[in-house]
Amino acid sequence: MAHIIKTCLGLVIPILFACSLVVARDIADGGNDQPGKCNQKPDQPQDNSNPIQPNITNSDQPDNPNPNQPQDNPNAIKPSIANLDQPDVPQADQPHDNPNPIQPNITTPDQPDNPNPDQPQVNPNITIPDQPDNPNPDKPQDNPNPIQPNISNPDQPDNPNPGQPQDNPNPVQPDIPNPDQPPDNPNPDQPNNPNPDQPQDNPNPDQPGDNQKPGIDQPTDPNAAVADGGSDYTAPPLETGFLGEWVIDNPNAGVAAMQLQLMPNDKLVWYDTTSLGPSGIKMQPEGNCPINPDAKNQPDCYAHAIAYDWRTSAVRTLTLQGDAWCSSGNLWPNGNLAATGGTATGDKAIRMIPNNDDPKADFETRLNVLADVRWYASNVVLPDGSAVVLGGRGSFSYEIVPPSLDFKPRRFDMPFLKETTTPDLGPGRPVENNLYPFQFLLPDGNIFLYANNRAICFEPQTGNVVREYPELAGGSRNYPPSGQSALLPLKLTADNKVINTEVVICGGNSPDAYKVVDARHVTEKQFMPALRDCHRIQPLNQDATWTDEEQMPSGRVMGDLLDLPNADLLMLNGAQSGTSGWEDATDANLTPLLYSPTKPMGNRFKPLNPTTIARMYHSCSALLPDTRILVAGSNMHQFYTFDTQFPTELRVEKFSPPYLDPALDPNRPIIDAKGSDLVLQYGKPFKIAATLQSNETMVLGEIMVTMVYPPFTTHGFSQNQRLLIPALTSIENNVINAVAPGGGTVAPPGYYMLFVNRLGVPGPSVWVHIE
Ligand SMILES: [Cu+2]
Repeated sequence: MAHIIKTCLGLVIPILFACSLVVARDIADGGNDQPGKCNQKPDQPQDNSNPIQPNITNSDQPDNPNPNQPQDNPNAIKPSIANLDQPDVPQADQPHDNPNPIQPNITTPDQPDNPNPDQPQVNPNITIPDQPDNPNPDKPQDNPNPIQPNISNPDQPDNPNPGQPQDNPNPVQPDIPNPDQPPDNPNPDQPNNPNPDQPQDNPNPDQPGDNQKPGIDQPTDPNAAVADGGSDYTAPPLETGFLGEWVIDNPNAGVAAMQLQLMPNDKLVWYDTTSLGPSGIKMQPEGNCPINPDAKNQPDCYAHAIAYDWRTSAVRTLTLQGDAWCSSGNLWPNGNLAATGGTATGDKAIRMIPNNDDPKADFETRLNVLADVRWYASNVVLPDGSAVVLGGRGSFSYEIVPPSLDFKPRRFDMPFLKETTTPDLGPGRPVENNLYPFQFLLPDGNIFLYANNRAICFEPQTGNVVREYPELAGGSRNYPPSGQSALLPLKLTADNKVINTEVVICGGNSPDAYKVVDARHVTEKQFMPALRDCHRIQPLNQDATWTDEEQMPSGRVMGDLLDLPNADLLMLNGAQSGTSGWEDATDANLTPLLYSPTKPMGNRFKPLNPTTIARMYHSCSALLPDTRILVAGSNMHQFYTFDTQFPTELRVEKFSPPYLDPALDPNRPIIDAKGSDLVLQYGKPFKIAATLQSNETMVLGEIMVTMVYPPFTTHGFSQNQRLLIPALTSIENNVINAVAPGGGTVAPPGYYMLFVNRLGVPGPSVWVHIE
């Protein structure tokens, strides 16, 4: 708004009228992704009705720096500039304002042909502003070896023999805490133990929480560890002062990552929408311009979905059908991705892309097959591989969708979703506060469901509510004041009991935060500070209650909360003020947080090195098989917009968490896939062969195996994310004997990244399959 007003003031009087129309449109648009917003408002000017607009220049925009390039779209913030050749076709079910999303005026006929057809052709009209150089010029930016962390330690001499493990010149000192990290409570506002009735160090009385606490005498009898699942460390995890490192992995992936899934074929599939107009990349091969029903059935040469090879950073465009805006998804047991719902043409769609290495693999789509509209819904995979697809705007229901494109959905009412909806403030003025609800499959087969400020547990095959939990006071935690939530790592015993089942919820914002910031409700935006509080609950306990977790060092909405291979978690992305929705947040939270849920209270959140790139609304991240984190996306705006404070973000980053400190490399287990069991059977023993880079022998008590289900991440929630810690029975000659999870309620069928850790230091994973 301020930007547009400023622009208006700089223009001559005859254009003021046009500006007023732009402002009116901005107000109408500026909310979150709403169906039929302007189209349903007869008092709003139609976008195509103002032929004056194309002449508006933006004084903030530099002249075309490259006269050889057509300057067709000088102002990406006004993409719905009139096209007199396009008739206005109001579509009541069309979600977005732009009546001409494919924007023929943005194509560039003078553009040279792609000289390298193997390389994707990026949108020439999109220049990525102020591409920062490698933020750390002392560090190499490219990583020629994706297995190895992209970190060089200037204090370390080069290894003269790369085939040999490098002697550790900087031996890790596990008993010496990081001098930068105060051992005392870093947050003086908060008592170390907010609940004196609760034991301070162990938030989970079923779990020996102190075993990982440095400085405590540890049992040395390996059998003691075996009795507890064999995965508890008998020595403190290794500490490091390394606070992580960011590198740019790709300067322009072409499509902003609104929804993102790592697939077992080592491709990340991400997409935004088909009604968003031009992206940053054209469909491959050149000239592939399929008809786009979400763009008035016009040919659309731009891609809205890609497959991204995390090893090579190569981009391949995919065909997205049925508008997937703010949709959900899940993997099938065979690793195929099902992308469910969205809006308009896609609100009941399912699209599947197979988990294979076919270079032409693409989405196969069925429109109108879901039982209800699934816009802002969330999915959770069940023990039989089908998925609960739950909620969405105005859909107070869920349905069970089998891993198939041809099915009859089973629909169930879910009144809880209506009960937790903050009421509309008027027609077209929703608040909601409960979209993208948090769902977790619990080890008893029921589903923990959190929406707004309440939680229940329900039986998925009947819809019966099994348990209601106390209200979580203090804010709203779901979209638009999107907080962060995760199921904490599930630790298994050799007889396959789950030692701990616990959910954490952090951040979010006030129930009023959206009402005071979104253009649907106000003209003067007020960005309320995001919440800093976190809470935990053990949902299987009778009379489960919320316990106060340590407060975060900074507030956060729209962050991701990802499992790390060593059973810590990482919180990243998001904003410190405002909510989800177009233009509704500011004060990007650039600092990732390491969250160590088993550490003593006061030591659980550790701020890491910040990025330089704001990732707020419509951003994503994912744990990679090499233990790094891929970070992509962010688009606060209705369209791809670059001349603004928080531009549409097409750069891809990778973040190396602290465990990738090169000084820890001697402890890094490297799995021998050929000597390992990669197909697991529920409850059966399996073997993992691995070697330490130090050539030391692995021993029980120092090794933890983890299995991470790759989540579908969107809007700050990683659907289906779970980390399992299987029991270890012995380690013989660097072969780990472990027990596979006992069944599908603990480990839904499918592919998992399996990591081996030595004292908190993970090595690259192998994909294992369990069913
Ligand atoms: Cu969205």
